[in-house]
Formats: sequence, structure tokens, C-alpha cells
Amino acid sequence: EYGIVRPKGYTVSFHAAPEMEKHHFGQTHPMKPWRLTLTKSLVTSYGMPFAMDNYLSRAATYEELNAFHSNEYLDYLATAEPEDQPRDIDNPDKEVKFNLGGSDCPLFYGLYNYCSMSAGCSLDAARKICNNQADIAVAWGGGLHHAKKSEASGFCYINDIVLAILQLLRIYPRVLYIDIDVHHGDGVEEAFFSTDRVMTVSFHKYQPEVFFPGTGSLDDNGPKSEHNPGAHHAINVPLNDGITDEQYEALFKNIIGAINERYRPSAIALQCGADSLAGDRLGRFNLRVQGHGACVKYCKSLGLPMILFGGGGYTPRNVARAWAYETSIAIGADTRIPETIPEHAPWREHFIHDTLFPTLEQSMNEPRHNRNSDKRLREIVAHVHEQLRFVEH
Ligand code: ZL4
Ligand code: CA
Ligand code: ZN
Repeated sequence: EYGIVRPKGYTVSFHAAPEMEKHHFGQTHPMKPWRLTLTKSLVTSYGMPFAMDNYLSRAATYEELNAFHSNEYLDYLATAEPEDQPRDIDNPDKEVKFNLGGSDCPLFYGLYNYCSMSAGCSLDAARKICNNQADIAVAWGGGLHHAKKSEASGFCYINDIVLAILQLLRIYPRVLYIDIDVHHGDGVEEAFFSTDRVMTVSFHKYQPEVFFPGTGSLDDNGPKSEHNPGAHHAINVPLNDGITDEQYEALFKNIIGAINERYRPSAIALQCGADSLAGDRLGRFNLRVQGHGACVKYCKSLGLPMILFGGGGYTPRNVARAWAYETSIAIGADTRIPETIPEHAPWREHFIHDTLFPTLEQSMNEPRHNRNSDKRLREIVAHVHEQLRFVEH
């Protein structure tokens, strides 16, 4: 169906964590685990599972989570109950233990199961890449880039990406982490601040005091101490509202192309946060599904083993479109799948428009004003190239 065939001599593994889907952060919380159900149903109605190795993820063990997270934090996470944290009505965001229980990172029933399934999904993907059992491993349930060693942050409790990269480092000398979520990938950046075996690159909206998490300025390139091998190995691409497909794609190819030549990574970890799409409830960019997917396609063209992680994405119908399209890119079926969402796709009406590629006007009432001048984007490119001169190759 739809000409979906298994690519010859090329393996894509798809790691689903359906147990994550049944959890709820709370009535109006932007993070909807159900978007994973919608994604999987689109992937399936296009017939993509025929072209991949499909796995059901298991929960990561305490010991596996402990490779990055502290015992004190994990112990609290494993036992905390929603009623442990009666909310102060007047200060809903008041400081709480390990940043758990506020409105961004609420305590909910099954939280530990949700977190360990997300981590299990990313760890399974990493193991497939380490064992050469997959060329690309897909983990849409992962990508929770804000979580710290002993702290939850921005809807993220366990940093599955850090855990997966630690796994990759057992085999691969150098890992390139790329983050196209609209938010700064601060947790991953911080975890690898002092090593040159991981280079982190985040593209994000940057407007401190206004937009979360407020870090990731152009000149944040890792602690500049003489004895820190990680110096110059953090790259940040701060952007403004309304960036377009054309600008983003050119910027992405230029920067990632230069990094690939200079750093020569042996594997890629790509966080595909879909909140950088136009019409996202929290995002501010004007990217279309094609522009977002072009980043995945470019990374694939580098021919390195790669993990695709999920991440943000707060307009579920567009999250499902982007991640289904990017799954088709992984299996090389992107030029063959029909643009019209299959007639038999569950929740078809939920997509409002029946196309995989809505126009900007279909995605939102009024596209955002583009506040990224080409002059500023050229300055960003120049700064990144300057940083790369310090990188040994
Ligand atoms: C919500 O409606 O900017 C949480 C969060 C809960 C339900 C009702 C509670 C109402 C938007 C966001 C009070 C909400 C107050 N509910 C939220 C500084 C903030 C403190 C929390 O994509 N208030 C914090 C985090 C960001 C802040 C973004 C992105 C994750 C990722 C990877 C994380 N936090 C101000 C906001 C709502 C809510 C509505 C919300 N929170 C929007 N942006 C944030 O990078 C997965
Ligand atoms: Ca980002
Ligand atoms: Zn985000």
C-alpha cells in the first residue's frame, strides 16, 4: 500500500511506548501524551510499520536512570504521590522539592511509569544503534531535554536523551546532539558541558525573561576554562518569532554541514520537538511540516547512525503530521506517501484539514510576523563558524 517497502540494506527501528499515552498531566496542561497515539495511528494508516522493525518499549530500570539522575531525586520521583504536594492557591509556582509538583512539572498518578517508559524507549533505540541493528532508531516518546540530574524542569522529569547518549558513548567516539525543539536544550547541554565527546547544538527561540528557559544565548558555547575539553562544544542558535522554512533550512544546513566537516561525529542524536511548527500552542515559529522534516532529511543524508527523539509539540494534530512525515523520511518513503491523510485513518476529522502539509494559513489564524532579519542570521552563522575554529579535528 502507498508503495511503502522495506528499504534494501537499511534498517529503521521504531520504538513505541504505548503505556505513556494513557497518562495525564492535568486538564489544561499543554503536554498531552495522547499526541503519541495520534502519531502512531498516522504512521500505521500510511502502512509504514511494514518498512520498519517495530518494538514495544519496556520501562527503564532504576539503575539505568541512575546513570545520570541522583538517588535522592529518583527515590522521591518513585514514591511521590499527587496529594503529597497540596498546592498553595496564591503561589501555584512556588518552589517545591526537586521542582516537582508545580504547574509545569505536576505530580500525577503513574508519573514514575510514564518517565521510565520514555527513558526505556530512548535506551532501546540507543542499543539498536550501538549493536548495528538499526541505521536509524525512532523514539517519539523520548526527547525530554530539560530534565537535570536532580531536578525536573519544563514538563521533563527524566532526561532520556542524556541516558541514550551515554549509551552511544560506549561505542561511538563522538556524538553530535541536534535540537530543533523551539525551546533551548539546556539539560542535555549542561550534562555534557565538560566533554568534547559530545557536541550539542540547539536552535530555539531566545528571549530571556519572556521565553522558557531563558538560556542558550549565541555566546553560550560551554564553560570557557582552559582545562575544560568541553569548551566550544556547545553551539546555540538563538532565533526570534516567525522564522520561515526557507530561512531555517538554509541556517540548519549551513551550521550542521560545517559542524559535520569540522567535528566529524560518529553518530547523531536528533531531538525533533514539534513545537517549532507554525500554529503550535506554545511555539512562535512559522515552520511547516516540510521545513521541519527537511532538517531530518539533511541529517539522514550525512549517512551516520542516528536516533530520532520526540520532544515538545502542543498542537497534537501537527505533532502527528510532523513525526509521521519524519518517520517516512527515515524509511525513505517521503516522496511516495500521498499528501492526503488516508481515508481509514483513525481520528481523521481531528486533523481538520485532510492534508499532511497544511499551509501557514491552515495552521493558524494569522501567521506570526517574521522578526528574523537575514543580516542577523548571517551574524549567527559567522559566530558559529568562528567557534568551530577552536574545535580540534
Ligand atoms: C501550563 O494551562 O515558562 C501548566 C504551563 C499547567 C494548567 C493550569 C495552570 C495554570 C502553559 C504552560 C498556571 C500555568 C502557569 N496549565 C505556568 C515560568 C513559568 C511558570 C509556570 O517543549 N507558568 C515557567 C515551560 C514553560 C515557564 C515550557 C517546554 C518543554 C519542551 C520539551 C516547557 N514554563 C510560566 C508559566 C497550563 C499551562 C499553560 C507553560 N509553561 C508554557 N510555557 C511553559 O521544551 C518537552
Ligand atoms: Ca531547541
Ligand atoms: Zn519545547
